Amino acid sequence: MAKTPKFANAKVFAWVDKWNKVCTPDKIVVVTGTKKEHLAICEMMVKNGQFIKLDQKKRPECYLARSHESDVARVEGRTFICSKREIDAGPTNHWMDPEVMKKLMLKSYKGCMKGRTMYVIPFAMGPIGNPITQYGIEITDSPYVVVNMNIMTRTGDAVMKHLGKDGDFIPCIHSVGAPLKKGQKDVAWPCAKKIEDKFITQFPEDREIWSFGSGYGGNALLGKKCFALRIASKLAKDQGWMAEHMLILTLTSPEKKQYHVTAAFPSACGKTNLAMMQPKLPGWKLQTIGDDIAWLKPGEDGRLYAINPENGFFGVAPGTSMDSNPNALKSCKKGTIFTNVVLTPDGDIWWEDMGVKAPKEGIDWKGNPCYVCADDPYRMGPKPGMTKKEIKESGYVAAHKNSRFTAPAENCPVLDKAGFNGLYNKKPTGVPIDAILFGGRRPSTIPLVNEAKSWTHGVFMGSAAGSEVTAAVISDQIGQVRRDPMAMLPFFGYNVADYFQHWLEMERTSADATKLPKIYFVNWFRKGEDGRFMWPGFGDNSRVLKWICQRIEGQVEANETAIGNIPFAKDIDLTNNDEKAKFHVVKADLEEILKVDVEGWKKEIATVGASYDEYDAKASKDTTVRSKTARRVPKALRQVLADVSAALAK
Ligand code: OXD
Ligand code: MN
Repeated sequence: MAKTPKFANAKVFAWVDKWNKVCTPDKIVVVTGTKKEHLAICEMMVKNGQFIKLDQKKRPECYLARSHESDVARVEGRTFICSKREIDAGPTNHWMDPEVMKKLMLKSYKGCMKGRTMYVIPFAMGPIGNPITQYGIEITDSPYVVVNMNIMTRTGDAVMKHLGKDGDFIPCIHSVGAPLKKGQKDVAWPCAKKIEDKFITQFPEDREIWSFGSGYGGNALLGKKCFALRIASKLAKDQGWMAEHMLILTLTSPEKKQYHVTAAFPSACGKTNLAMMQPKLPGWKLQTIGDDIAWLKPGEDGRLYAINPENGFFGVAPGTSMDSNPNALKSCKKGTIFTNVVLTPDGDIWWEDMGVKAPKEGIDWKGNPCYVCADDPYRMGPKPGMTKKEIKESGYVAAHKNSRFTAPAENCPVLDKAGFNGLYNKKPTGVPIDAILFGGRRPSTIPLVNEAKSWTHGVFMGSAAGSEVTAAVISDQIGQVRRDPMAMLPFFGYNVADYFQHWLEMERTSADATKLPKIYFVNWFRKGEDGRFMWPGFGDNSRVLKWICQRIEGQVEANETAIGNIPFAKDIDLTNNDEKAKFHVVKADLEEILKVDVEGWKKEIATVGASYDEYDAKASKDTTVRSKTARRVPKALRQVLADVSAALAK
């Protein structure tokens, strides 16, 4: 066993000492957060066969990792909220008694770091010193996690210094769950191979995170989903703020007026693309503050102020192209870690729908050779000379569908530096939010944009959000629509009904509820009967954002329908709509996606009602819930459901 190092902060010492005794690593390294240290760890991983160094001229300080085939996405089925009472985890979470879970997991952790180094990562979620920022200590035996955390969060000495002797933090423990025997050679991606040996566990009452068996993304980079969403959502509820699965952007109009917008879309539904979008509308400028998580706190003036707690982008690679998101591609130019993409013979990377011709040959995400397709230079297949049809039918992809880039936010050419640093008018308040967008991939029914009639109606819209399941999660339901309230389904740290109530409370407790953001539901993914997309998305989304800004300013009327306020087609600015361009607005489609599909909506409302009933059914069964209304979907939301339903029946 290694000797526990000294720490000025007694709670840090106790956390490290406890896990040193349980996990028995060979060595302990406290991460200082310097670039030299970061690169030294990357180089050590190259030597150990865990990283491939990319061509340093093309991609300075960039590396490629390939994960084990069992470890490619978040494992929702193995993610637990361990509150003392099951009802506090609520109907959407997997629950286990915290003491039972801790006992069980302690067995797995026993000796799990033998032959490995235990890294201690002090990290900040948010700019160090900002009043909204929170801190964490992640213990891990994965150098991959260390270097990804270095990009995704602010790590090292500065955090430790900020914590001082008695600064508080969220303690996190992570192990890949693959101890090494004496002399045993390590594998490229150590992890627990069996899904049932993986645990991603949150203890919201103890405010601790325990993760075991996976090395991938949200399962292992504990600052992200586990802390910044699951634990933070519980902290936020207790303390009167909000932790949300939302991008944050700054939009500047041609008149130089600034707007700040957040948007909650489920995983792999284009948050990164919207956060970095290049507006098609002349004179409009968009800047990025965050692409995945927002922490919003009510200000004394009644507005909600937001920071991005992260420091980098953990973006989905396939589909990211110079067309879809040039700023994301530029963000990956240096200091980036790629996971599960294709390696090209010249030491660069490639993925499907990158908009770049495939190399003649490459190495796919599983480490096998892959070859350019015979009749499509933008595809690769597992054998030479395969046709596009053959590749499609085989289901083969050369880069995994959930392959990722971990890129430093500072690389982003359109980063709003002040907002990213938590500043507004030079004060560390975060930025005031003007509009909140909800959305998802919905091929039918849901219009291009729909404005809530009130805060409560907006909360209803969020609660009713749904989307096609994407490859960001290991699931047998990929492609099916599932309800994903506020895009938080996998990330609630507590009971979903209480979470809805908390959203409603934000209005009741606001210093001036008229200053709360306006709420919208957007859908860039409507499809025609022939399967084509009816809205181009990407830069054309600026047309929708402009309409939203005009609504905020009271400059434009809306069609006040049963489901909300929808634009008149004439009010969507089509300047610069080049009908010959690859992506452009088709006017007939625009008319169509601004209509209320009454029959579709009746079904939609019925499914939303069914999801509420499902949530409530669990509370009804729980004998610890005494009151008939407690822990149920708030009446105010049931009322909106009834109102919309009645209006549709007219
Ligand atoms: C993510 C996710 O990685 O939502 O951001 O899965
Ligand atoms: Mn996400």
